[in-house]
Order: sequence, then C-alpha cells, then structure tokens
Amino acid sequence: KVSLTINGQDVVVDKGTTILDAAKQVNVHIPTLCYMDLGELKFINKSASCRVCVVEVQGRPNLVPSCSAEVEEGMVVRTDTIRAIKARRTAVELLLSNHPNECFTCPKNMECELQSLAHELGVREIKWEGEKMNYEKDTSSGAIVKDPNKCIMCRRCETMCNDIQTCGILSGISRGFDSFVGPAFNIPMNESSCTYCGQCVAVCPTAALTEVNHTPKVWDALNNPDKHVIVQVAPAIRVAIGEMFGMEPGTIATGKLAAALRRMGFDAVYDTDFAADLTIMEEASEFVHRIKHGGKLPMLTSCCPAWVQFIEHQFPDMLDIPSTCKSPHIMFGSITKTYYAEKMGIAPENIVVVSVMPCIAKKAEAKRPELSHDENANVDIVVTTREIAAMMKECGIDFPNLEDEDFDKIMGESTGASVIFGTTGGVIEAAVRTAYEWLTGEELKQVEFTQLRGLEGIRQGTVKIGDMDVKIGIAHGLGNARKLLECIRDGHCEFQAIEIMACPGGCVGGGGQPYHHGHMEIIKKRQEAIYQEDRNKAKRKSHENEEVLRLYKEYLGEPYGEKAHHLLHTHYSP
Ligand code: HC1
Ligand code: SF4
Repeated sequence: KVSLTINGQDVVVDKGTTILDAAKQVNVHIPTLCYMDLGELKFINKSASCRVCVVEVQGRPNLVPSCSAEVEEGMVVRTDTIRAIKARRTAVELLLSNHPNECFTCPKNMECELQSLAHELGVREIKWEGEKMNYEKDTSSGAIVKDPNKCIMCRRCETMCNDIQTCGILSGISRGFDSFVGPAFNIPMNESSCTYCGQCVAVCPTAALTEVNHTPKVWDALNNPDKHVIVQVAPAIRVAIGEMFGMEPGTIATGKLAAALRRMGFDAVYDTDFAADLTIMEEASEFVHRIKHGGKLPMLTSCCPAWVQFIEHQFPDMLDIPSTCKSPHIMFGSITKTYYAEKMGIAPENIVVVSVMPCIAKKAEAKRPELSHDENANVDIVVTTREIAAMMKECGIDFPNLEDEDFDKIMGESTGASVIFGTTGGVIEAAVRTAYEWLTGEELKQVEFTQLRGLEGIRQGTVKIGDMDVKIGIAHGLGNARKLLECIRDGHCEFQAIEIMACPGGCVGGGGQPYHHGHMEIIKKRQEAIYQEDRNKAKRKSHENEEVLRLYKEYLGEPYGEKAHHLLHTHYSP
C-alpha cells in the first residue's frame, strides 16, 4: 500500500495505482481527454499525449500527467492550483487553435468531449490562431466518415483498432500540426482492410471518426407518397435508445420504440427479432445438417458483418466454417420484398426497407451486391441508434413519455431467443435452444445456458444434446476472435459451434449505439436488460414463433429447403 495526500486529503491505495485513480477514491475529479479505461476489457489508453490531466506534485519542477504517473509514498498532490488549472486550460486552448471549431454543424455537437472540456475548463477565448488543416473528408466506405481536420491525436481509435480489434488499420500520419490518425499511406478507408466495426468511432472524442449520415435518405423515403416505407429495429436498440433521451442505461424501451417509429410515419413498424427467430430456424437446420451429414465443423454464426469482413480479409482459408445464413436484418429485407410484398400487393421496387441497427458495419453490409435480388437491395437504408434518435428529436417526439405499443403483425412476433442475439453469446444460446429440441425430440426445460454468458473475451462451454457433447466457443471483440480462430486453425481447439461478434459485448456495444465514452459498465447494463427482456417473453425458443412458422407454411416450405436457400442464404469471398 502507498499513502499520499491529494488536495489535502489522505488516501491509501495499492502500489501501482495512478494518481488519476487515487484521486477518484477521494472524489476528486481530474479532467481527461486521451485517456481511456475500458474496464472489463482490460485496456487502458494512457499515452498522456493531451496533457489535460496534469497535476502538481510537491517537489517536482514539472507538472505530471495523472493518468500515467503512479503514486509514491508520501506524495503530496494538488490538482487545484492555479498553475495546474491554467496548464489544463492551455492544453485545450492549443487543441482548439487549429481545430475547425464548427461546433454548430458538427455531427458531434453536444456529444464532443473536446467541446465539453472547453466548457468544463472555462475556456472563453482561443488565444492563438493556429494553422488549420485542410484535408478532404473520406467517405469512401459508405459507413465511416474520416475527417482528419478534427483529429486531435489522442490515439484512442488506434488503441481500439490495433490492440483490441487487432485490425491494424489506424496509425499516426504526417507530423506536427498536420498529423492525424488514418490508414497507412492515407489510402481511402474502402481500400484498407477495415471491417467497419465502428469501434474507433465509438471511442473518438471528436468528430474525426463518425458514421455516414443516412438520415436524409430516410426523410426522403418517408416524404415520398409512392414509397411504402418499412422499418425494423435490431435486438440491441431497445435496451440502449433510452439513453439518447436521458433514460438510465439498461432501460428496456421496446414499446416506446415501436410507438415512436409509428409517429415518425413509417408505414409498417417491425422487429428484426422476428428475423432473428427465422435465422435460428435456418442456422439450427444447417447445424443439424452439418452434424448428420459430416459437414464442416465448427459452424460459425454469420450475423455480424464486421466479423464477416474480418474473416474474409484475415482468414480466407477458413471461409467454409461460417454459416451461409444471411444476417437477420438482411433476411428480413429479403422476406419483405417477396412474401410481404405479395401478401400486401405492393411492388417490391416501391418498398423501402430501413434497418435501425446498433452497428456501422451494417451500412456497408447492405451494399454488398450478393445481398440483393434483381438489383433491388434486400435492405435499402441503415441508420444507427444515434441517427434514429436524432430523427425522433427532430420530430418532437417525447420518447420517455410515450405509451407502449406493439410491432405490426405478420412479421412482428418474436421470442426471447431472438432478443438475446443482441449480446455476446446470445446467438449461439438461441441456436442451442432449437437444435436441442430438434436433435433429441425432447422438450428443453431449462432454456438459460448460463455457462455461455458473461463478458469474458473468450468463453467455452459444453452442452449435452442427447448423447452428444457439443463444444461451443464464443468470442467478442475481433482480437479475441483472432485468438479463437488461430487456435482452431492450429488444431489446438476443437469446437462444433462458435459465435463471434466484432464489438465488445456484442451488438449492445455496437459502434452505432449511444456513445458510452469508454464506460464498459453501460454495456453491462444493456446486456442485463437483454436477458431481462428474454425472461419477460412468454415464448423463448425461435421454433415456437407462430408468424415464422406461418411464413414457412405459406411461402418458404421447409427450413433449409430450396426457396429458403435462395432467399435467406449467401456466400463469402476472400
Ligand atoms: Fe445485431 Fe443481429 S443481433 S447482428 O448483433 O444478428 O447490428 O442488435 O440486428 O442482423 O437480429 C446488430 C443487434 C442485429 C442482425 C439480429
Ligand atoms: Fe479499425 Fe474497426 Fe475502425 Fe475499421 S472500423 S478502422 S477495423 S476500429
């Protein structure tokens, strides 16, 4: 243990603790900017490059960055001296001196950490007029916008991309005032091996990295009387969107979400969860088929598009393990423009499918040519949780006070199995609930497979199905995915089924979700809410979804049959 004083208060902490963490224990707040502590992910960005967290330590001539400096016995720290306060303000003023300072029109307005700091530190003027950068914005990916002019070199995105996701796309480019973070040689994002996971966007403090704004397309569709505009919402939206309206993280807002979307003027309000149940019908069938016919094992879930990009770029020799199932929201689009179009008597070309996703990679996924029929994309527009919430605010919707409503019929029913898609481990748990009953012919009484749950980066469990021990592996975050795949490729790990999600926590931690500013406990609360929503459901197995069963009976025929293959399955290319 080490004893020290901070602003005159005694504090005793473990050796190795930083001054910043020691200060938290006596409720002394020290502002930070480049610092990022990803809690359970056990990653800390403490490059100390921004100098916003400097404090005064008695006996030291220079101010000390509290995020990286460790406590020492007898240390006397002051965070509130004029010198420390002025130095912190100067650090922010310097950043602002060559920042575009177009806050009114910036996509990060009111969510920008640099802006909040300027407020918190009492910056009232920008004393220096530094040279501004004048780089082009990169929108090549159709998913992520990179605006180097707003990069403050905090390098949080680099930590995310390189250390956690192990994608290695982002690094420092150029020098001095002109420096920013981007792909090597500043090639366009779409020419890099970026997966569009959006985790760099999730941690960027400014608008140097944001999602491409697709809300104008949604407004246009909603205002076009010739278009029938259908919206679907992903499992992870309902447990996060409340945060955009000041509700507590982990608030379940399913009914309010349906009500708000209806008020916005969508012609039909649907749930991707319906399609998640449909996905399980196909994925569990494929799994049973692979087991019975000596097919390739392990089978890997395929609903995460960043993960699909990752395996295509990084493990092209393993493209026979992902399930061929399209992701649920793409299945939904495909069924909407065939089954629903026929049922409602609407021409598919007049239907616009809007997906509300917690994910940025879904924007790129929807553009994949193989995910369209007759040049009509299965899904037309993808907006994130943040984008749809912004639209609701523009519509003047008082989200927290809305009365709950249900999703529309025909494709709006869902089971608990589909809800848990939104968190790491959920897709495979949902698949097991169905595969168990199909393989054994017995009723599964205990539907919760707790050994598959949690936030450990890599988890494994064995599920007994009849006389078979099915070994299951789960990874979230692409760095963990890489480890799991390498282990399989090297022959050190043997699994029958694996689930991989690119984002920490799964979709609840997606790059399009309300900014969590690195607070992993928010992701944990969203995850708990997902499991609660599963418990709230009367039906908890996908193959009990009546609307899905009707879809097979009236239209698709057998699960994993010919028509299902044509509409619900895809392929991958290196
Ligand atoms: Fe997901 Fe999925 S769960 S990928 O994590 O399979 O984005 O929420 O919509 O498609 O259902 C995301 C979430 C989402 C799909 C489903
Ligand atoms: Fe890296 Fe993901 Fe950002 Fe692409 S989207 S640069 S892979 S963190």
